[in-house]
Amino acid sequence: MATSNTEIQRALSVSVGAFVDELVRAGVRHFCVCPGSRSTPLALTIARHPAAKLWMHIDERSAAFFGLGLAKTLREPVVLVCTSGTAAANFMSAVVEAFCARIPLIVLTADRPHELRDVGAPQTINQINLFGTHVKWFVDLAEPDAAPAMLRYTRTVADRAVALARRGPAGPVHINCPYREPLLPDPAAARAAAEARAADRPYVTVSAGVRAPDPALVAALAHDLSTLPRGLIICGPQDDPALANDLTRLAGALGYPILADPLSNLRNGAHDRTLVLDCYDAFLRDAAFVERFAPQVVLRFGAMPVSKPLLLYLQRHQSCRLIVVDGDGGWNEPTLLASDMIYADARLLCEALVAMLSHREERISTQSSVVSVPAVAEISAWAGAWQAAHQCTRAAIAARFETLDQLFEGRVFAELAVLLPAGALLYAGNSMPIRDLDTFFPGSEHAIRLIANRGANGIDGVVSSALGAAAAALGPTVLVIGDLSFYHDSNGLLAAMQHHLNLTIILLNNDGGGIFSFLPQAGDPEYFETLFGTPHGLDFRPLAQMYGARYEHVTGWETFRTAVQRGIAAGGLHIVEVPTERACNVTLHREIWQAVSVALASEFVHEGHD
Ligand SMILES: Cc1ncc(C[n+]2csc(CCOP(=O)(O)OP(=O)(O)O)c2C)c(N)n1
Repeated sequence: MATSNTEIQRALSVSVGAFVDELVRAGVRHFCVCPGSRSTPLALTIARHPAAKLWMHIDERSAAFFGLGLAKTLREPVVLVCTSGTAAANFMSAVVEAFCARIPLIVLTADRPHELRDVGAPQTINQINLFGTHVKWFVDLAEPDAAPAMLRYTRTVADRAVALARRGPAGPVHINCPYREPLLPDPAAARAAAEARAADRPYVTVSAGVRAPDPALVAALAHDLSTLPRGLIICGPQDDPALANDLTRLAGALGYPILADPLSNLRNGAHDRTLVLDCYDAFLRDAAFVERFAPQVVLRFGAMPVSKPLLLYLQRHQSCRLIVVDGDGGWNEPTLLASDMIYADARLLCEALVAMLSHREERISTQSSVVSVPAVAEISAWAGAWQAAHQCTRAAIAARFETLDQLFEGRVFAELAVLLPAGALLYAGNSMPIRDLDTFFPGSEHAIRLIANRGANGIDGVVSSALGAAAAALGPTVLVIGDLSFYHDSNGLLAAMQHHLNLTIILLNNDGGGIFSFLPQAGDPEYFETLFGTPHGLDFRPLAQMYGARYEHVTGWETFRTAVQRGIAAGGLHIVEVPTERACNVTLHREIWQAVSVALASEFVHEGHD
C-alpha cells in the first residue's frame, strides 16, 4: 500500500486515470458531476479527459435526473459523480427511476477510506449498498493502487459496470470509490495511465447476445394465434425504435389491432400505422364497448401501459389468453393475469411469427388444411370494429374541442400534435400530463419522440430529466408538466442557464394536484384541499426570471400557439403557463368521455359491428 503522500498521489492519479479512461473506452461519453472535495480525483480526471463531456450540476438530485434524461434519450449509459455523505443519498430517486424504467446509469460515489467509516468522520455515511435492491450491481472499489494487477482490476470493474448497466434489463450500477488524502491527482500521471494502452479498445470487450425465440415455441404460437381471430397486440413503454416495423407487420399478418401506449415508440413515425390505435384510453371507458368486444388472445410487449381503462379491460376479460413478451427476462406483469411469459427478443419473435404465419398461409392455400384458419372477413370485422371505435373517438374529441374556447389541459396535447415539427421530443410529466398525452395526442407520420418517467411515476426530477433529454435531443424539446411537479424540481432549471439548453416548458398550472380531483376523496369537503389539492398560490414568473427564462402566461389558444412556436423557434428556456382550474378540468374530461360513449353507441348501432 502507498504510504507517503507522493506515493498516494501517484497511485490515485494512475488508478483514477485508468478508471475514467476505461469508462470512456467502454462507450461512456457523458459525465454528470456535482461539486465536493472527496470526489476531486474523479472530477478533475473527467474534466481533463478529452473524450468526456462534463455536465456540472450543483444539486445532486437534479444532476441524477438530468443524467437519467440524457441516458434515456441517448439510449446509452451515463455516469453520475458525487462526493461522500448525503450528496450520494440525493441520487436515490433517480436511481430508483432508472432501475424501474431500465435506464443505464453508472453511479460513482466518493467515500472515505475504510478506517474512517463508522467512526464519526465528517460527511461520512454508510454508502455500502446505499441504493439497496435498486441497482443491478454494487462494488466498493479497492483503494487506488498503481500495481499492474490492481490497474487490471480497476479497468475490468469499469468495463463490467458499463456492460451490466447496458445489458437488458438495463439499469443503474453503483460503484463506491474510497479516496485517501491528498486528493489532487497529477494530470500527467493520469494521462500517462490513459495513454498506456492502445487507443480505442476497452480492456475487456463485453459481448452480449439477444434471446432468440425457440422455433418450436414460434410454431406452436403461430398455430394458436391463427385459430384465434379476436386478438389484440398491446405495446407498452419500450425503447427500441425498430420494433415498430416488426410489430406492425405481425399485426397485419394476424389482423390484430395494436393498442399503442404513448411511450411505445409506435404512435408516431413512417411505419404502417393502419392498425395502430392511440385513443383506446377514451373508448375503453365505455362499458358497452368493453362488454361487446371481448378478446380471445392478447399479446403484450413492453412495460405495462399507463391506461387504467386498458387494465380494467384486461381484468374484465380474464379468461382470455394473455401472452407477455419480455426480451430482457424481467417480469413487467402487474395484472397477474398472464398465461404465458415469453423471454425472447421482441423483434426476433415478431419476425419469426410473421415468417411462420405466411408459410402456413402458403401451405393452407395449396393443400386442403385440417387446421381451422380464421376467415379473412372475420379478422376484418374484428379489427375494423376497433378501427371504427378509434376513428369515432377521435372525431368526438375533435368535435368537442371545436366548441371549446376555454383552456383545457387535455387539448394542450391535441394542439401540440399539430404544432410540433417532425424530430421534436415531447417529455410528459407524471400525474395528468402523461394521461392526457395518452388520450389526446393523436399519432402521425411525423417522427415525434414521446418520453416520460414511468419507472416509478414520481413527480420529482421531471424538469431535470427533460433538460437532460434536451441536452441530447437533435430537435426541439418540449416538456408538459403540472405545477406541483414543476415546483418540486425548480432547482433543475439552473442547468438550462448553465449549459445553454433549449427547452420549452408548458406549465399546466391548476394550483395543486389536479389528478386527485378525479378520485373519490374529491368529495370530502373538509380535508380534500388540505391533504390532496394542496394549493400553493405561487406566482412562477419571478422564478422564471431568476433562471433567465422567457415567461408567457397564455389566456387562449391563439396566444398558446404563438407562445409555443416562439419558444421552439427562439431556443433557450421558455415557460408557457397555461392556467386551468381543477374542478373544471374533471368536468371537461367527463364530458368528453360521455361524448365518446354517445359516438360509440351511434357507430355500433348503425354499423352493426361485431
Ligand atoms: C415524488 C412524488 N411525490 C408524490 C407523488 C404523489 N403524487 C402523484 S400526482 C401528484 C400531484 C401532482 O400535481 P401536478 O404536478 O400539479 O400535476 P396535476 O395532478 O395537476 O396534473 C402527487 C403529489 C408522486 N407521484 N411522486
